Amino acid sequence: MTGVAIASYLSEADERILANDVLDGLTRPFKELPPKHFYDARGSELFEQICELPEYYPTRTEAGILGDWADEIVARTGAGELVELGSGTADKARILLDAMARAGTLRRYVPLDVAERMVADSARQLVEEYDGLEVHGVIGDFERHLDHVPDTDGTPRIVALLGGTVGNFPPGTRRTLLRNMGTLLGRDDRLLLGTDLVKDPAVIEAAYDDRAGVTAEFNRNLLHVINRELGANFVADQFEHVAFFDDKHQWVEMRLRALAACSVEIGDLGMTVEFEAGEELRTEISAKFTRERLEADYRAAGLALEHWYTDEDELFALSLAGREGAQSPAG
Ligand code: AVJ
Repeated sequence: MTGVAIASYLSEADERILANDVLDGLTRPFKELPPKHFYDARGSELFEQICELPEYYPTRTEAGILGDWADEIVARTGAGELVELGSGTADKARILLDAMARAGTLRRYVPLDVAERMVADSARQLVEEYDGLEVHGVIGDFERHLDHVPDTDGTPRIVALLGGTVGNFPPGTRRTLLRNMGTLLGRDDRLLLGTDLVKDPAVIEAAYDDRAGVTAEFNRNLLHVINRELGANFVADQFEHVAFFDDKHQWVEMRLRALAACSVEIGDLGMTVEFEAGEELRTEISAKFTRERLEADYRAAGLALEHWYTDEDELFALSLAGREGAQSPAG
């Protein structure tokens, strides 16, 4: 008897999501695609390389904050279960699972990710590493499959969305996502959210336009995904990587700029998309937060910020939030 259960909720209908996003996003006057399609095998590998870049501070800063505060977070919440949305390789989860193991509360890890292989591999490793741990993997998209997260047995849980991923959603969608995450929380459960913070735009822009060109490759990989999945003929190196901080929206944007006018066939959709020379396609926004702005998002989602953890340079923050009106577990 092993402690691993994995259930997949992805279906053929989900393959149409890319098609719909492409159809919708490339027929607008200002072309745009959602960032979730970056993460095929190659894109996930490039993202892991980004996390190691000298310019890309979020991953290591968040890991440092988690390392410093995981015991405190576990003591405060009494958590014995971790639900992690977009769990990936589960590197950050380990820091929290270690703290739960030290506290003697650890029972279950519930990773939710579209990448079945990553969830299955990490589940197998984790049950070996942690005595008595149960892993219940959910293969799905956290925008649509949160209702497949199992109920707790009453053990307090932490529902985590780390890495600053919440910043990849525009404000309205972000609040809807936070509200939906709130439905997974009972009175004793808490949300743990990683958010990148507003800072010198030059620091942010360097993090999204590294000297080695890994982020540029990651950005262009989206075009390879569309070529492969939808029979399109983008010439990826005819598009240049653009990243800039938009001060008004307080987010960094990534775009792909057509170096020359071109027309792209999207075979599976029977559609041709025209790009003018210099025309830009927006591929990602990554919002940078202040504590005040995040508090407003929480309030709009029926949640309340309870604790704020940051690094000494205030580059990145982790926050604990509960459902509005829930008692603080520490009393
Ligand atoms: C960690 C997924 C939130 O917005 O910083 C990294 C993805 N994009 N470099 C982010 C990303 C460009 C990233 N997330």
